[in-house]
Amino acid sequence: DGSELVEVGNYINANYAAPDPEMYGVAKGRNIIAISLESLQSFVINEEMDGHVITPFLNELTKDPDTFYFSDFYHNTGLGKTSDSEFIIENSLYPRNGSAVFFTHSGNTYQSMAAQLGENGYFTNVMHANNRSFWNRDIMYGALGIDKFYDLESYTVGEGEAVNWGMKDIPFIDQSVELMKEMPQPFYSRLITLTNHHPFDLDEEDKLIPEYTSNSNTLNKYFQTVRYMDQAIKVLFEDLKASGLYDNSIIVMYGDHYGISENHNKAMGMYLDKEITPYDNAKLQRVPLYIHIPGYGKGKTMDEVSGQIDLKPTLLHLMGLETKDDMYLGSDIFSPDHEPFTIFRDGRFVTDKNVYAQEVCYDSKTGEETDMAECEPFIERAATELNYSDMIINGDLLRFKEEQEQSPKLNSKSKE
Ligand code: GP9
Ligand code: MN
Repeated sequence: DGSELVEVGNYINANYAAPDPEMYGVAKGRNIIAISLESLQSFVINEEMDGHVITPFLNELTKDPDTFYFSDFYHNTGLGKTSDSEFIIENSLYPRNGSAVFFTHSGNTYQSMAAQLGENGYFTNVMHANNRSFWNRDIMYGALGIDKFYDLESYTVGEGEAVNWGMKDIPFIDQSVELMKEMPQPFYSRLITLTNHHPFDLDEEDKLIPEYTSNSNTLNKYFQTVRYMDQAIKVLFEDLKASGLYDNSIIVMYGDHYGISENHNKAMGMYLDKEITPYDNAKLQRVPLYIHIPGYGKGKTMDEVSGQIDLKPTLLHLMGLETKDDMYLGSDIFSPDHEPFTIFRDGRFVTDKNVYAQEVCYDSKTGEETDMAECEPFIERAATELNYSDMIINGDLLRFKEEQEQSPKLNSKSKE
């Protein structure tokens, strides 16, 4: 039955963060171009490696008046990596622990961002130059209500245009913008980049900065592929401007998950010039988030603690779409009621005051161990929230929600 839905629904209603009226609808009716930045972590942004700027374009964008840059934004992914980030962004739910939800629950009912945009006249699609069944995307995208998947077959991979896992990001971006020109508007396109993926291989001509020098080949090459990705994003902006699509779009870019695992702590410690503690490992789960609204002019860097889980309500509100009656666990980052609190899939979490990792409570600013009492209320909250997310997914609870919507008398919220 739907009794679990009532319990989870009560929690969700109690945590609803109403949109900031100043931000609500500022991008209404525009195309949404969302870019999944493969393996991009925030530690490279506005930094150098041996005197080389790593992300020149993305650095400039952090200072751009049309851009909100989120400097304390975290991924919430688990083993499902890119597919988990997709799941989180579409649903504002946590992925599953120990398995990829794209494989295990592709038959569920969801209330995805794509489906909601679709109901509001958007043509919704994902663009990714890989085989369509990778991560079970072809099946899951159906459940998520995505109208079209531009997979590898939509692209022409010319000589020298593939490296590492497949098509290089720059030709992928070029061809994606060509495809966008033909789409009915408004559209919601989610582009998934690929070049900055382990093992971070590049052709010589795409190496724009040298390698780092440490005991980790992975970290050494990472800086180069990140630099290449930065170039690809620059090309994206140029292409969008040249196509005429730019002014009537909003561009959202986020890192999907970490690229450098804890196995490389020694090399990372050398780069950051410190010994990497569980506190640092948690902080290294920061991924960049950019919300770029051409012509907006009032953008800034936001240091609010937030995560991928918050993206769906944040974007829907920017588009002027209500989320009050939806079931989701994040909250609009621009809302005055947004809590500076984000939960990792493995139970770690970050607040504005603390980082909780390996059962130790740290001061979020200094990284010093601090009184467990500071973390305690959030330990409970984190467990509850992850559990509610699991209940929604494992019990396929949103199918009851859909039944309620079809017979509104059963909807308790309509009695409020
Ligand atoms: C594959 C790409 C990379 O299509 O999304 O997947 P990842 O290994 O990062 O999950
Ligand atoms: Mn990925």
